[in-house]
Amino acid sequence: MDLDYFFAQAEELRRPEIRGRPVVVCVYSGRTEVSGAVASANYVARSYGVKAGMPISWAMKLLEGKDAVFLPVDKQYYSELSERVFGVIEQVGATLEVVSIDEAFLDLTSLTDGDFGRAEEIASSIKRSVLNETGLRCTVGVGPNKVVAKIACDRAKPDGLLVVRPEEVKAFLEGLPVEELPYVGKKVSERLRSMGIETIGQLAAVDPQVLISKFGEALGTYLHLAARGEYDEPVVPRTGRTQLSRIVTLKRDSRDPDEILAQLEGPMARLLEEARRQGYLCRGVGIIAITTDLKTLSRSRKLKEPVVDLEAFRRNVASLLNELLGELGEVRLRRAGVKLFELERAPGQKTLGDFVGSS
Ligand code: DGT
Ligand code: CA
Ligand code: CA
Repeated sequence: MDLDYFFAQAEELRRPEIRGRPVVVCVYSGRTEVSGAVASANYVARSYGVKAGMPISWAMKLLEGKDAVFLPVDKQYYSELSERVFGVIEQVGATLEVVSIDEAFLDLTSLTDGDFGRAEEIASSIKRSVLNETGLRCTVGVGPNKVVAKIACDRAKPDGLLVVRPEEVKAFLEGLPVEELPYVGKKVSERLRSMGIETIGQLAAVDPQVLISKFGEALGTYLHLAARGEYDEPVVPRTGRTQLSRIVTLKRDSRDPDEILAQLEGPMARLLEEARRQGYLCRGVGIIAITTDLKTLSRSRKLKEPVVDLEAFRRNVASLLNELLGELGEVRLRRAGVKLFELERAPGQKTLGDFVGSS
């Protein structure tokens, strides 16, 4: 799963008035007013040639007279959104590996028993829940391993879903340029080209020993297996999380604390259970509120003692909820959620990630 034009889409989400215009999110270096680089551009801006990494001044030239919007990055806001997206995806109940702020792998093997039709249904329900719960569009690729799934995802962008079944892998990869393989950047692809290798199909036909002698054991073996669609690295669960959260859509829009709290009972219990299973002690408790006009608000507090029982969790959530609803006046909530943060590893608890090391 990879979120579409993430930073730019996140800005569109909170400023609906800029939708349809070219949107460019920039990292301003501060040297001059326009120095810096483009971090993300929506598809309208891309249609004029704007790309991530491009100097801002260049993007401004391409978009002159096009009613474009240039905005500075707001990492804090994107991270919060990202956490919510992964929280939604986590509810699928499969192993989740978060790769970057907008990208994750999910191992559906145990949920599907290798049935790709079932995997397709789950993928499409993920797209739907991410959109319903966060307002964001994403693209999902499904394949027999991470390499194939990632390439499928890249090719299905934006707002896509592409399933590559085991028997389709060879035909799917064959004609693609070698650059489509993860880890094949400019340097590697130029060396491959100088060997007369341009497509993944051609790469798959090369003797692995030749690749190893040119690129070394690790990269050579990877190129050989990846090109054949056989590189099968496990999905490694995320570690070092900063918060856990659960959000639900309320049965009806509401501003009644008791009515809302009742619907948070399940999420609170599951969140505590998840924290316990992952070996976390949590000192931070928070609530997330999404209003009927889709504004996201949150309130949180840090406690002296970690939250260990549902009773303490509920008490804190109730008072945060009363506080927030009091401030909101007549505004009703459409969705509500709870979160735990300030996570610490309970003594003596280790996760798989601590042993294998995580990137
Ligand atoms: P996509 O996935 O092709 O629809 O577009 P993005 O914008 O989501 O691109 P992606 O998935 O490569 O990167 C996710 C976010 O990471 C992106 O919204 C902004 C940030 N990012 C990507 N490339 C750069 C870059 O070159 N510089 C900086 N500062 N941030 C970047
Ligand atoms: Ca993306
Ligand atoms: Ca990405």
